[in-house]
Amino acid sequence: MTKKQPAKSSIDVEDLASRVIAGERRALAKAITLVESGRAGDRKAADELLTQLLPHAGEAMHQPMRLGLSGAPGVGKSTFIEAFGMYLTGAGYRVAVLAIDPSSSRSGGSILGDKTRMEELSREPRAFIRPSPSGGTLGGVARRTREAMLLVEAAGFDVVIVETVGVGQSEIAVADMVDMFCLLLAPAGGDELQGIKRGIMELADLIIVNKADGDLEKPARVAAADFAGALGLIRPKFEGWTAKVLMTSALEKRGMEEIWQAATDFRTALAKGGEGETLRTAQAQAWLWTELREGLLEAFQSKKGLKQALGMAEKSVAKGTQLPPAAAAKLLNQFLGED
Ligand SMILES: Nc1nc2c(ncn2[C@@H]2O[C@H](COP(=O)(O)OP(=O)(O)OP(=O)(O)O)[C@@H](O)[C@H]2O)c(=O)[nH]1
Ligand SMILES: [Mg+2]
Repeated sequence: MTKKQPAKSSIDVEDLASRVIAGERRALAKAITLVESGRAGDRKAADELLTQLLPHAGEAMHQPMRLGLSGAPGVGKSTFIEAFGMYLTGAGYRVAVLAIDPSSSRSGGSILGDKTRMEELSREPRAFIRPSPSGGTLGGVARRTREAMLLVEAAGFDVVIVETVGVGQSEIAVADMVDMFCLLLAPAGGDELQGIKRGIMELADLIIVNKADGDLEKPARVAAADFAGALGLIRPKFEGWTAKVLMTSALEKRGMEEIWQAATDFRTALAKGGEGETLRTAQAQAWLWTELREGLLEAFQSKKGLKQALGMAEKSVAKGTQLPPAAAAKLLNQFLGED
């Protein structure tokens, strides 16, 4: 009678799924909240929901375009998304904007800031903007965003833009879940190339030099030429596509059509050689491994009694009284119950 049951989610998954498919915004927001929830009962409901929606996401007939957008703070990401998003909705597309931002520095304040930077787009019925899941590791945040991407696709969005601030590993997480990865830059009047890590350049399918207006137009041209030169030295990611450089003024809403043209060209080029399919397959498999890794790590860290042993192992390893491989083996045995 009193057997303990895990806390169950009160959510009617089937109903939620059908409302997401119907494109109901509130249902979509609720579904994303559900996948972002850390509660064990919610996780089960979230998995059920995603499973039900999977056949509706990324259907061949309606293959959504997944775009990644990364750039350092202040280069104009929000302004660009506003301009590009308005261009796309104006052309009849439905656009979803998701974000990956694992830094805790970004509080509610800057989400508010984003809302004002994306004022028009946030009021546009054909657009859906969702800030980054907050808290947790980059891996955790990225996993939730990946799931949110499936949800918005099931809700019928044609273009999904995943934004991240280019400071660290988050670009890789974004590049791992999108078709085309765009790097947004702004001319600084100096040697822009110096500030960009080669590894990040290698990820880029498109480099966008923003703020090409007013006094910055000339430096933007110089920067664009520098980047085009630098790209020439990088081994292409795909056989069918060579990374290119374009210029925009997000503020003046210029260059948006060219960006969309590049995105569709990219897709056509990748589809031709089958590379688009290969990319998505590889991403799905990498996602499986990420889930396994993170899931195992979570199970490990939450296993009863292991926390103390882990703390002790960390100490003894630090002191040099135990070697890391031996300590790890012991912990793993304990985890697997072989002790
Ligand atoms: N001149 C010019 N200014 C721009 C352009 N795009 C953005 N800005 C300005 O650059 C500043 C930063 O723009 P945001 O769109 O907030 O940049 P962001 O990359 O989203 O910044 P974070 O969210 O802080 O990472 C603002 O003052 C914008 O008005 C542009 O095309 N031209
Ligand atoms: Mg911003």
